[in-house]
Amino acid sequence: MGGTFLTTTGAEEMFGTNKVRDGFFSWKVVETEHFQVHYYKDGEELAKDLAVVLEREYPRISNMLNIKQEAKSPFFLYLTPDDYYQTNITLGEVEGSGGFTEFFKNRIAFYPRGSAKWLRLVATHEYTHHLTDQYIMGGSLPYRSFTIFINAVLNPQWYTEGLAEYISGDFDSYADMLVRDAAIDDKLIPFRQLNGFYHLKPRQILLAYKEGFTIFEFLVNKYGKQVPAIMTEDIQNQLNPYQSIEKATNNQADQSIRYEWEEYLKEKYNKQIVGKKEPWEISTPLTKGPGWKMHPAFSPDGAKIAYISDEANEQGDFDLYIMDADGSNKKRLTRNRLIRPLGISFSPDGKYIAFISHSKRRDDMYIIPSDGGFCRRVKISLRHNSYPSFSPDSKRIIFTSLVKGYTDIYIADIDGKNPAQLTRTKEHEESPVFSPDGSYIYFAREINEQREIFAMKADGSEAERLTENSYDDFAPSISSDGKRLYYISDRNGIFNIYSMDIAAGKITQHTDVTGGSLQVNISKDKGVVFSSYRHGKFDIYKMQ
Ligand SMILES: [Ca+2]
Ligand SMILES: [Ca+2]
Repeated sequence: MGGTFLTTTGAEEMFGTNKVRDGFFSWKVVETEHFQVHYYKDGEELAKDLAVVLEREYPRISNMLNIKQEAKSPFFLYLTPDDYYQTNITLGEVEGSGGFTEFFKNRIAFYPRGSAKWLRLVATHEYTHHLTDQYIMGGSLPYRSFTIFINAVLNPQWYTEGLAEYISGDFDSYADMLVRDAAIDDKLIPFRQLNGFYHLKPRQILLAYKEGFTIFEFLVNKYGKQVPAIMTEDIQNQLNPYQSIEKATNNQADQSIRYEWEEYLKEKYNKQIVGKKEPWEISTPLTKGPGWKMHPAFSPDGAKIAYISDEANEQGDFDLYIMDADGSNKKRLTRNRLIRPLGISFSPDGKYIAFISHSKRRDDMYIIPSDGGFCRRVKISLRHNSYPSFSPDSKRIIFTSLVKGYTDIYIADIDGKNPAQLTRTKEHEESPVFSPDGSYIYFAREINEQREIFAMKADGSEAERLTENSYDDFAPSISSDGKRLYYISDRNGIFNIYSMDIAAGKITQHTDVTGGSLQVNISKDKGVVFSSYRHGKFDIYKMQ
């Protein structure tokens, strides 16, 4: 979870004016035994869902930390990023963050992204901060003394963020991929550099959070489940976390855990990758150099590949590029468009590419001629859109949109006219694609915090589940004859490319990589392109 730096930002503001204004919204509240979830217009359903999740998680978290909550914890649930960004709950800088716990007011505020998994993880991550802050503060608001304040702010970030990640259980195959790649390359951020994350490059910050998770995982696995609770109780009294570790492990561990933890990760991941291949051993690399290259999409004739890259800044500000299918003749199609890494689509007539651009607190769909030129916005009233994909006749576009806290699949003409909603579920949906004959739509839906591939009729009826397992299955891409569906799955613990014979249901594994393969796209007869993570970056590869 990004943005929990705001724990500190909120605290600093105590020394300035700390006016609380929240006049934008008319807040109501759902109350349960331990929580108050504040919401505004259209947010009641999600607020109730969140309250259920929080009460379900409360005994586990309270038990792990050995902290009983005294007063009801206040959550403020925004419905959209733009509502959240104009929040007056805090005067801190919230732009670009996913949620924050304001230290002195001790309120928790965030917005949903449609995914129930994300909602639970961000809520429990922030709630962990809330609970431990409350503890450090002696259980009452506002702060007791300057010393306590300094302690709370100066706690190392591997501790505060690692604990929140560990308690929420926020470590999926993506996190595993980041840490594994760094561990097998001997490029982990060393323990000493995890005291504060501010000095890290943008691309290292998520890795730092996830390494923080593994520090607690290591401590708990080796020394017992009492470690988080005892450390949290002890760390409030001192500035030396190693002494808290000694106490929590009954003097079994000391400063040397810095090296033991690193060795533990290296051993674990070097064992995991035995027999696996590097992406360049099984396919042809098409990109190199700085930046992440993602979401490759073949032109219909297979001659070109469009993709997004942030090579110009290496900070996640993507632009659209196109190259020949052998990786030559790279051309940049947009400049500073702030393209979201949420899918692109080549129109079946070859003329256009669709993408999502972030501006004015909206995620809008844009269409650009595939040889470059003027970008045209798809004019619809929906503000938070993802995963655009053309219909077979290139006249319509399917996509997902976040509305009232939930995502669903929508369709509209490419000029934005005739919009229609195709799914109405609380579950998160993503990456819809048409079958080549236009009769079906394939997509991924989140169920029990993992994704499954579904098919439905083009009008949204008769949704049918094509995968059924406890692993993450997503990013469908369909062959031009409509018979074979390529997708990504972490069924062996690592994101790899699989395909399914739709009629027979038979599944074939196509890659078995050390890092992780994401975002696969299949051409008519020019093979498969995908984006794969290794050496700290995504590059694009092609496979026959
Ligand atoms: Ca839905
Ligand atoms: Ca699954």
